[in-house]
Amino acid sequence: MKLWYSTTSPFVRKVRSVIAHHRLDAQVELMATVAAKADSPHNRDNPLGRIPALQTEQGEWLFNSTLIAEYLDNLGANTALFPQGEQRWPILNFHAVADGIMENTLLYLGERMMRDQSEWWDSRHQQLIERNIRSLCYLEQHLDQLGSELNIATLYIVCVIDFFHFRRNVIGINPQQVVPRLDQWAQEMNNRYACLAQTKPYQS
Ligand SMILES: N[C@@H](CCC(=O)N[C@@H](CS)C(=O)NCC(=O)O)C(=O)O
Repeated sequence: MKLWYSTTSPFVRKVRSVIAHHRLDAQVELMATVAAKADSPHNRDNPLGRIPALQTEQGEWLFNSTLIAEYLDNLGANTALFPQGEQRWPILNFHAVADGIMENTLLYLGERMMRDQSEWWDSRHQQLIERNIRSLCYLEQHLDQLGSELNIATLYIVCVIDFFHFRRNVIGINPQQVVPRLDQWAQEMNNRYACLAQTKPYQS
């Protein structure tokens, strides 16, 4: 299999954590790319121009981090990260909150990273920042339900918290101040699970 990836993307980190959890590293060739550039090579394989994108052993390209994560979870032999049964829906719902936070963040992150501050749509950014704070608080209020088991929701929430630290100056939210208990929990999860510790974001 082949994976278009970067060392900064939280969506890619979700997939790389699943690969590490199931020890599929030897089966996945990592191919580095720059997500936002129009002439980056991943654009040839993914019409959406986004990463992650995974090519399966059968040669098909899969285009979305959650889809790729579930595909790899099905291939792996370690404990399943996408549970079946009654746990499935609450876990997928927590995953949806984390994914919604990332979607809301993407709506202003690109503008803040690539445009002069005088051109920022400030009122829209403020609205999205407030949504993100409300959603992070929602996750913090449900810490007991989240627990400390590794599943696709807990794994991805850690990716989101660490990404907020990594891009704190641009995102404008410090998890340590806004959701200190959730932040502490995320750091404990990083210490507990090697697949998270090994995949923290960094600028390559
Ligand atoms: N919902 C998609 C989001 C993927 C995504 O937006 N990835 C970013 C990298 S963090 C990207 O490819 N951005 C391309 C761009 O900004 O032009 C997923 O879960 O895979």
